Amino acid sequence: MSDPLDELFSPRQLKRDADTLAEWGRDWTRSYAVAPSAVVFVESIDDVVKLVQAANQHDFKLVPSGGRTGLSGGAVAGHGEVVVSFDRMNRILDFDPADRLVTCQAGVVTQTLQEFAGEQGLSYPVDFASSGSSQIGGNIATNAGGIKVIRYGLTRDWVAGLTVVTGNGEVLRCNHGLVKNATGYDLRHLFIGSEGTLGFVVEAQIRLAPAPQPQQVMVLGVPEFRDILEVLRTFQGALTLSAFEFFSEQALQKVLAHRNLRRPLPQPVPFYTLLEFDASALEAASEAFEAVVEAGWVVDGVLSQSEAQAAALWQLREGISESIAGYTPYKNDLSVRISQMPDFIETVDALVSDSYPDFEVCWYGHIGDGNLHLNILRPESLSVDEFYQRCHSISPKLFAEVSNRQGSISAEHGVGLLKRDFLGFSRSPEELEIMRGLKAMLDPGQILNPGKLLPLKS
Ligand code: 2HG
Ligand code: ZN
Repeated sequence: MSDPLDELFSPRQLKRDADTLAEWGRDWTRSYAVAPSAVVFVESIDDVVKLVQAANQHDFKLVPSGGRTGLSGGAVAGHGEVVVSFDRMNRILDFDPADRLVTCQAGVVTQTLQEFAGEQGLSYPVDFASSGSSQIGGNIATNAGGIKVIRYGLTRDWVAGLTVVTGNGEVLRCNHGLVKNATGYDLRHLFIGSEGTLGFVVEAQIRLAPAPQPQQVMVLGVPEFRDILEVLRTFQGALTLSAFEFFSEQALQKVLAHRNLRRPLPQPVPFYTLLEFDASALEAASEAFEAVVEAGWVVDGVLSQSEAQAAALWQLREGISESIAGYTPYKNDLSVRISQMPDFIETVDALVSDSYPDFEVCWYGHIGDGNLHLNILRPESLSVDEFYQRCHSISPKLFAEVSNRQGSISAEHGVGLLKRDFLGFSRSPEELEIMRGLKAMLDPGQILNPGKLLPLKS
């Protein structure tokens, strides 16, 4: 019997060679087996509809694939699924200056959208280290956050309209770019962050922001972890921050070893914060700097003197993830409310030192949003499986601390496979039941990204 895919797609769109399967069958994670049966490079909404209908009819499963920069295994195809790549749906379809709305296909790369916005004298302010390869559809499917959330919010906040293909093969067009629309359930937000389990994002209307003023970057040395929050409070009381990031000396050492960069300060300090703000707020920032030094929270600091220096300082923070990738780190992406942060940091710090005395730990993240990235590095002596098992066995203790504070076990990286079995630490049984009900309604054949996000029923 011939394969239905061969009838629907030409060899130009349908690939089954080993290299393509290996490359498009995974995201940035490296700890899951990858075994898709085919990759289809869709070129239109109709292609996606055809594929979904065929999957329902012939009972095969689909895994959506964007820029493949995910960190939770949400785009891994490990069980013979067909990968649906949006690489060729990469056109900007329309721009309306009066509405400041740009209509994009799902495969538009984030940086392309940012550059397009710049050409219109506007900006797309959601930004992260993977902007050069991540795609807008994937960003929406995971409600991606990044480095400017403190000022500009998450991907969700910029999606004014959304077109999705559900697991039933229906095309839904949600919200149509409206600012005000009080006509009941906003289905757009149901799909944002659903990780391709309810529908595939095929097009989006994205709202653009005014172009930012010139920015200035400051890196400060903070000896004590808990004082980072005092520094945040002081600066936030004095000016509007565009970013407030932090990283540990341990994390800095990894970037310096990996890239040709200079230390930000002459002497190592246990922690660093990176702040970005409008250059026009420099005076207020300088006063805040004096105040944090006087209080003893900060021992030294550097202010960017040029755009090139600002970019080099940003690399110290944005380059961390890539520079530790070779350690196949075990990633935690946690958030609690800022008010809970001091006590949370202290508890997690103690737990980590107790649980992983023989592992190297890198702290960094978007602490201004209450979001910590806690990466445990694999010692060479352990296989990836052994290492992950050990880390997994500690996770319940760590997540219980998150849960006690009503925090999130995945602040911005999504659930995918990595956090699926721990979702109950952040979502109640009632919520999980409603989520399952939504899945059953929008994807009754369970063909969309199976095994992701929702914990399997025991
Ligand atoms: C970042 O903030 C990314 O650099 C990656 O979200 C975080 O590597 C990580 O854990
Ligand atoms: Zn991050």
